[in-house]
Amino acid sequence: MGKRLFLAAILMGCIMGMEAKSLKKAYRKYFDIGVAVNLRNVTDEMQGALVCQEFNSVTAENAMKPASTHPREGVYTWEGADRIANFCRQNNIKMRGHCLVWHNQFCNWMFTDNEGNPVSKEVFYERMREHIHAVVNRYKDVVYCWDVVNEAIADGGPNPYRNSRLYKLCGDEFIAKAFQFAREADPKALLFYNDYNAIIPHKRDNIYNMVKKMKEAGVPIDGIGMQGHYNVHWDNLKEVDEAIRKYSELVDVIHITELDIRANKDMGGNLDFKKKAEQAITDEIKQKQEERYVGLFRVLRKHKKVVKSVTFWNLSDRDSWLGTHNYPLLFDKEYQPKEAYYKVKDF
Ligand code: 9MR
Repeated sequence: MGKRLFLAAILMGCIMGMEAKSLKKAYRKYFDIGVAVNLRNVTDEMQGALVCQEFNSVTAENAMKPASTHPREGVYTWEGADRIANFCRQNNIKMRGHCLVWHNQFCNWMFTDNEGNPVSKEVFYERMREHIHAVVNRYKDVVYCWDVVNEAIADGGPNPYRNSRLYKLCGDEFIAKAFQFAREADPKALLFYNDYNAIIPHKRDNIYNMVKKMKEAGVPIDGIGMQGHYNVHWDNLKEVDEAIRKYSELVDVIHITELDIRANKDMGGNLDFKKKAEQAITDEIKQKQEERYVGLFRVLRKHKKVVKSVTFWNLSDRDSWLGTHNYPLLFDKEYQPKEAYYKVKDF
């Protein structure tokens, strides 16, 4: 479909209250199709229409994170998160909440008192609890699940846990506390542990063991979020299949929470990705990306009993945290569907 026609179809669909066949429609018997959004995506008319047309789940890319909503003790800044939540309320789109506790973009003030001295873990937990209750309560009408703890497992090394400030103060107990506080705040929300490289056997097993141990101790973990920051060079379908199979021994719900397939060779959630490095997107890369997306969705469809949601991490290549040169999504930098979009949709 030509560019003008595609955009006209979206607008017509919104005006008439009907939709051209879209990703969310194509997958309605399988799982939700989500997208991580920034503020532009929900304020720009065309981008907002694209979100409404294609997706039935939204995650705030940054706006609900602790550093965004709670920069100082006693100070909440809700504006960005409210705008995204209101967009979802108005358009009847459910939200995945992201995220309550993470070593990055966190409330670092929680670790010290007014004089800059480290606080005890009891004081830290009191602050963390207040934060979790405030955020979860504010959005509980529209957010149906939360990434409660993000990326607490290490990429390698003898200790399975990431040696973060959280871990240094509390050991792995902060994970249990975060889930308990989230459950208290909203007993109905589904609570997720979310991580990247969750298909790599060593890290996968450490995630598995951690979730197993927590669940055996009564920690309310409902689901596992496999982020899914992959690259076009890695044929990883066996790893994806095996990770889903393994995690589903522990949980009834798995979400793919942050999907993109980049053109660079690196992968994961916090690696050196050379965002600005120019590179030509050759036909070979395009074709590989199509194959990866098609193959991945085939595996995900096979696991539809447990995979309940698949979220793309950003709307278009222009919005991607990886930069346009990584060409990672189904919509290009002009918000036009790529060939991969049609291949994923028309399976
Ligand atoms: O996409 C987010 C980017 O805009 C932020 O600068 C970055 C900060 O670390 O976080 C990105 O989102 C991350 C997500 O919250 C957790 N998993 C990894 C994602 C990509 O880094």
